[in-house]
Amino acid sequence: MDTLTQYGFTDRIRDLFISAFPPSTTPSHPEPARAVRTDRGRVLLATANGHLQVDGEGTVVTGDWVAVAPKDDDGAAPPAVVGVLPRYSTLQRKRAHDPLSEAQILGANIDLVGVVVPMDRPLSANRLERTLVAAWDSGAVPVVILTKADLSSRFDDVVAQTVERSRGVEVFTTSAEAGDGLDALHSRIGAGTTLALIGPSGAGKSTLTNALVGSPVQDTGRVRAGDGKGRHTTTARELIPLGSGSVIMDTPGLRGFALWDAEGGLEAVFGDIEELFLSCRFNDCAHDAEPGCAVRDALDHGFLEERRWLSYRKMQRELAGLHRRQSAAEQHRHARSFHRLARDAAMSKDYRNRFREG
Ligand SMILES: Nc1nc2c(ncn2[C@@H]2O[C@H](COP(=O)(O)OP(=O)(O)OP(=O)(O)O)[C@@H](O)[C@H]2O)c(=O)[nH]1
Ligand SMILES: [Mg+2]
Ligand SMILES: [Zn+2]
Repeated sequence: MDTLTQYGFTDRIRDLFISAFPPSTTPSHPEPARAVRTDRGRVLLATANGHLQVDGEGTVVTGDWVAVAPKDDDGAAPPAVVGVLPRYSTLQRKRAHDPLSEAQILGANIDLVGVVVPMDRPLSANRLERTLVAAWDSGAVPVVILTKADLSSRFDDVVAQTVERSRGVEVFTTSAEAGDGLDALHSRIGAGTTLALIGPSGAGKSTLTNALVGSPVQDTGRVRAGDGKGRHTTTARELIPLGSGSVIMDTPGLRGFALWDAEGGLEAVFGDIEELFLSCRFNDCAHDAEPGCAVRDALDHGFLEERRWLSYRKMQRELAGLHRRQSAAEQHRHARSFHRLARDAAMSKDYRNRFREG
């Protein structure tokens, strides 16, 4: 198996590549490659003939399928990325603390997003839901991966709670330490499939990766004794081949997950709530204290959990705020270009008048 196939290259990607970069007769015809890791302007690529490091222009993200070619036709210049294939999935979040509200792409061309939930600390339902929203929205299929099962004192409870919160998403229970659940997860990641692991620092993403690969390819860290928090051992997103054509993307632990344009994901995780809205008496029900509110009714009768409703509300407000800022920025740009046009028009009128007078 060549290096590219180890990194998930399939006939489907080959077809996409050929239609984007039709074969030509020039010797510098671009070759397909995959971005394994991007780091301070450098991109590590996997090609059919092994790894290759090139300068990245900031347009390539981990997981991208790219075209790489010599910079000039005689092949003297170093190889460079000359094109990026359209991404079939993009895992992204809003950059934290960024007033300009820009998206940060965590990875591209992911088939499965593994939402990693460690069993050595209390389950955070809000965090799980939020990550599932982003995972659904990426265009990939989410799976939930419970880790450190050997450290759980309330194993059955936590699994049951997680399954309930995951709303139909497949849940895998693993222990890298004891070697449990690894085969089931491994066989879920077929050849040509990329599984990205996301979750908090210290959740055991790199340990799980190593256990699946069968050798210590990734550094792993300790967790603090007090709160079980990790120390951000992994610092870059990286693709790791499992040897069978299936690929893992190990990622640095995320502190928080601010959503980016994730309405689709919100609907996937909270579809039942959005369906309730249809039964409210008023079309524009704010679900606060309106008479005939189906949400209030469901809350009062215990059909809808208050925590879950608040979790939904919070994410919905967050997205609404994001859209307001986006459209404010858009209007600002609009106004500026309008002022410029108006000014240019005024100037040319002024000029025409003077011309006429003169
Ligand atoms: N007992 C036990 N410990 C585990 C298991 N998986 C991971 N750990 C431990 O948890 C700690 C953190 O594991 P990592 O794999 O480094 O966690 P991570 O999610 O990669 O963390 P970051 O790279 O910081 O995001 C290490 O000390 C591991 O040995 C497990 O299944 N059982
Ligand atoms: Mg790690
Ligand atoms: Zn209502």
